[in-house]
Amino acid sequence: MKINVHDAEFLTSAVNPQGYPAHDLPEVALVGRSNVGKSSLINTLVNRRKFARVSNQPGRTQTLNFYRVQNICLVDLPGYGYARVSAGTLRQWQAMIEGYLTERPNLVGIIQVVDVRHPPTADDRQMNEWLRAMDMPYVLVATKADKISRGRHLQHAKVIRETLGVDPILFSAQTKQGRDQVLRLVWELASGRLG
Ligand SMILES: Nc1nc2c(ncn2[C@@H]2O[C@H](COP(=O)(O)OP(=O)(O)O)[C@@H](O)[C@H]2O)c(=O)[nH]1
Ligand SMILES: [Mg+2]
Repeated sequence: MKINVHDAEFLTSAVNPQGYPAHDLPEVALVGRSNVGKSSLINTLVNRRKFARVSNQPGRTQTLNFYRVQNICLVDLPGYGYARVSAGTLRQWQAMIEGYLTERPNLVGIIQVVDVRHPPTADDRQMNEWLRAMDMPYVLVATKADKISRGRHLQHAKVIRETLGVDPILFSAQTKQGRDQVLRLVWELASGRLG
């Protein structure tokens, strides 16, 4: 397989199904806590710094953002688990995420992103249980691996595996560790070879 990451473009942002792009491309969506590194992961995959918008302010991505990479569409979903928002905003986000995950025919797989430094949160566990219940093909990526010493990688991966039941791929947007593996898995998800 070979994904030509140079053939990549931002397609559109959406807050509801009317805004989703009308296309036949298979979509692989990124889910994870706000600020965990979803947008940075997309940038790493396509080798660009400012392709997907990265923010220092947690909770800023309030839209679904669609990016085409050759014949695959990556969907950057709004992050969950951001505490400092009103109940109304929280409901709105949940509706946006759930609406997409349950009703989008193009969706073929998920990349669940967690922070390698911390045990998965209740939100991470809930999302993971949902993916399993839906029989949704997914891969688990533990990002920010550059923030812990190499000697602790295995130990942290073990905590994540014990909580979520699968081995995470260790990833870093900084060092690009795991980049090729994640790119290959994106392609496998998109071509229905996983799950
Ligand atoms: N050191 C380090 N920082 C990262 C990594 N991934 C993301 N970040 C930083 O974490 C913050 C949030 O990243 P972002 O991609 O916007 O998270 P998102 O909200 O999940 O899309 C930004 O300041 C990024 O620079 C990583 O692998 N290593
Ligand atoms: Mg983001």
